Amino acid sequence: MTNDTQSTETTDGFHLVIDALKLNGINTIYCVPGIPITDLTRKAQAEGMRVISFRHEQHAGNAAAGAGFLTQKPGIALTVSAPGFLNGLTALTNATTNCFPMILISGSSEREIVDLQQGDYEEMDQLAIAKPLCKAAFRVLHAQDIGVGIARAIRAAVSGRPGGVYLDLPAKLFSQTMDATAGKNSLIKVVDAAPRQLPAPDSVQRALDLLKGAKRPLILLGKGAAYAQADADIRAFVEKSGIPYLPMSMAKGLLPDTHEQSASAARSYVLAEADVVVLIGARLNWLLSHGKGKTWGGENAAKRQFVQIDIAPTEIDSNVAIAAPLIGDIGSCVGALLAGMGANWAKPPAEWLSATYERRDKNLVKMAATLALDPSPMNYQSALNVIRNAVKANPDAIVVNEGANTLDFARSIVDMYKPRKRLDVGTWGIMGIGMGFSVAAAVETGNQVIAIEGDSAFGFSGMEIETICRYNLPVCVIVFNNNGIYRGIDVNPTGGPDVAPTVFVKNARYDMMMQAFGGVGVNAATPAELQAGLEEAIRSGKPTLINAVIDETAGTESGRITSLNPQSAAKKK
Ligand code: ADP
Ligand code: TPW
Ligand code: MG
Repeated sequence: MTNDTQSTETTDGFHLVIDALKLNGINTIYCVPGIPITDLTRKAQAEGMRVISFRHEQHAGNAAAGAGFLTQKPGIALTVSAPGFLNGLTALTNATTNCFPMILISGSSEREIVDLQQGDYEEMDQLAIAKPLCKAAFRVLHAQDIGVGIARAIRAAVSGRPGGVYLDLPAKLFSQTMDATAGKNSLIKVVDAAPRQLPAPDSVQRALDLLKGAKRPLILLGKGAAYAQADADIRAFVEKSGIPYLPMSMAKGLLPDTHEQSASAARSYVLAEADVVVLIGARLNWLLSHGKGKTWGGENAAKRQFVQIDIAPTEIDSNVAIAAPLIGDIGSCVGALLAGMGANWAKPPAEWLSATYERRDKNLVKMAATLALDPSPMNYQSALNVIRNAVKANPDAIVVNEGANTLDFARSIVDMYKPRKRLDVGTWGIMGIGMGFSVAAAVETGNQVIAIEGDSAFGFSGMEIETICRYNLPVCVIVFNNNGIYRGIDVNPTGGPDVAPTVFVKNARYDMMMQAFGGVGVNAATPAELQAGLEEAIRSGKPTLINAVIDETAGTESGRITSLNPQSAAKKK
């Protein structure tokens, strides 16, 4: 070729989308094929991309979100128009709520027909619907703009506070052709997609001054801290400061849960008593009782001061006054604090540390006693004790966790030892992330995945065990089968033939579902059977589902968030 801006070859919308993603280091697509994106999935696979095809778009979307959290690159979910798009939207919005970067790409109907409401196949104004439900939304009408569209989507997903981005690609775009060289030149390789954001020196000093005067300081690590991949600096900051810390559920493992400064087992005490709290990538939302009220010590709350590290300036003062905001990326902010602490940083007063750790140790002894019991049928504790030991022996395993009691008990019983090894229901407490997150964790890391699932929670994405078997992923799903939502013992007060709304088919055998797809199914009625099944799953790496039979009377209504139930709130009044 003599002229480098013209060639005799042409390219098309399909290939430009694929090339733009690959140029930006994105090599995996989570999808459900269909009009108008079937050929996009085929061609992406032909061009060497990993194309993971799901049974429902919500789970493809959750996989993309999970991939985003684990890798800091936007996970890609690809769907068909209208219904497929809507099925993916829950995941997109959930990702945005949790600050995970992902891009939902949906094929759509032709603008002319949509805008005149002429009734196209799966007609819907998807861009307008997506806009209020994600961080940013774009549509590309012309092949030569695909490069810009993908670049903008990537930047919007990962820069600043990460989130979900919608990219609308009308059917006609894919078959548009253009000169191959011009097409190549139209693509953008995004430079520094999530630039570091350095905190202002005076805000660093303000935070250090506040910390220096603290008598009962506490560090709270959130999933933003896990996402930031500043693991070494965060650990150094915690250890150098000598301050007790609490991890939010997805920040577990940033430091091993067995760390001597962990205050997890003294949570109520430290939240109520701390005088200065350093929030690192954690919001004072409902999961932290909005930073006020009884959890935070009632009267004490008025005297408490916060340092908050976050990349989003508008997060500050969202619930209570923040005395020392530190705006920037967590790596830069924690690094600046570390540098400012100097060599002779004084550890917190000994009384605070001993009061905290004595309470913690006492609670841990109590928990150990409960874990050692071996009731029949199994309860949450005796089953989770098996998983606790397995994770201890396999600290690289990724735990996925959803349910109510199954979630709450697992969060406190199963210790995590390494960063980003726990994915769960997140900010919304949403059911349905289980199999999507499991697939993403296995695909993105190759590590063993252990999905700890309430029987109800599992049902939301259960069909994806076929996906897990199809791609032969090292996922062991453990269904905590207590015959229902919270418990299996509710009765229909009318005595009519319908069972109560929270009750499922008794003694269901979820393990047999796995066998239907060629996976390994295990029915476990005792801790020993659960242990044997789990150890074999980890040893073989085979797709496995263990039906763990749990005492149907063991759970409590809503797990630990009973207080949010209108009926129990009314009872309290
Ligand atoms: P948790 O549920 O664990 O308490 P949240 O999801 O409420 O955590 O909070 C995460 C916070 O972390 C968000 O406010 C988000 O803006 C922030 N965040 C995410 N990534 C970064 C980063 N790289 N640097 C700074 N803050 C971040
Ligand atoms: C998308 C409401 C919260 S927890 C839960 C539901 C339905 C299931 C609890 O039962 P499970 O656990 O999983 O069997 P266990 O151990 O207590 O028996 N729809 C969505 N999200 C939520 N959170 C709900 C409904 C809910
Ligand atoms: Mg249940």
